[in-house]
Amino acid sequence: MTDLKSFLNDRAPADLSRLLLNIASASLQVRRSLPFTTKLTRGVNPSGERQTEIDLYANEVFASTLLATGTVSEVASEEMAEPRKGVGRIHVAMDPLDGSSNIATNNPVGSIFGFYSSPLPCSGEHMVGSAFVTYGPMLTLTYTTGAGVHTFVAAEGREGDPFILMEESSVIPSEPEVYGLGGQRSDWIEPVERFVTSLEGRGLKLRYGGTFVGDFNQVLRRGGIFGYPALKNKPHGKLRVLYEAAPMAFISKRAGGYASDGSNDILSLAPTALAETTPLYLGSSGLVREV
Ligand code: FBP
Repeated sequence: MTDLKSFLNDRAPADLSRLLLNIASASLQVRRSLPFTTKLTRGVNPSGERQTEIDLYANEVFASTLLATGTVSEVASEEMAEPRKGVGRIHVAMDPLDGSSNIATNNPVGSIFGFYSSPLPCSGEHMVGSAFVTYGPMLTLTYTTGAGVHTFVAAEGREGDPFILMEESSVIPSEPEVYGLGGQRSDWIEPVERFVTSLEGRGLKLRYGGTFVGDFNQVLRRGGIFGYPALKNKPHGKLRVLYEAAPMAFISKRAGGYASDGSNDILSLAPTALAETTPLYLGSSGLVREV
C-alpha cells in the first residue's frame, strides 16, 4: 500500500507536500475532538454566522499547524476576520470545519483548503493546489496540486504514515447519477427550478446532506451536480469564493468536471473581499454547462 508521504515524494513541490502532510496529521486531531465540541459560542464569523467550539478549535489547530510548516505566507480562514501572517510562498485560504452545524446529527463534515501563489483575496487563476478532508465513515484527504485528484484514507493504528492511497487520478463519471442543490426550492431563480425538474425527469437521484464537503464528495465519485444557487433573497449565493467554491472548483476541473457561478468559470472570479460569496454549480461538466 502506498502512503501519502511516498506518493507525494516525486509528484508535488516540496512546500505543497509539506502542507498536505501536516494537514493530514492535524485532521486526525480535529477528528478526535468532533464529538465533544459542538456547542455554540458567542462568536460570530466574518459572514455573520454563529461559531461553534469546533469551528474555533479546528481553526486554531489548522492555522497553527500551517504556520509552523514555514511554507505559508498567510493563512486566511472563514472563521477569522484577518489572515495570520507567516513566512513562505503559499497563501492558504481555508474553511476549517465546513458544515459544523451538522455534527450534532452525525452527518459527514469536512475541512477545505485552497493554496494560492498570490496575496489574498485573489482569483482562482493563482491557485496551485487544493484539498479537502472528509470526516465521515472514513477519514479521507482528497487533493490536487494540478496533476490529477488523489484520495487517501486514514488507517489509524497502522505503522508509520496512517494515510494510504485509496484512489489515484479520480475522474468524475461521465454518466451523472446524483444531484443536490441548497436553499429552499421556492427561493430558486426560475432557470434553476426548471433545470432541477428536468434532472428528475432524467432519473438522477437527490443527494443533499447539507454539508458541501459531503455533498460534493458524492458528485466527485458518482457523477452529477452540486449547487448552492443564486436565490431570490441571496443573489450572490451562500458559499465563499476563496474558502469553499474555488478550492472545490479546482478539484472538480482537475477531475474532468467544471464549476461555474451560472455564467463564468469559478476560477476566473476575482473576489475583492475575503468572505465574498458566489452562486456555485459544480460536477459533471455537461450538467454544469447546461445550468
Ligand atoms: P459552514 O458555514 O459551516 O462552512 O458550511 C456552510 C454549509 O453548511 C455548507 O457546508 C453547505 O453546503 C451549506 O452551508 C448548507 O446550507 P443550507 O443549510 O442552507 O442548506
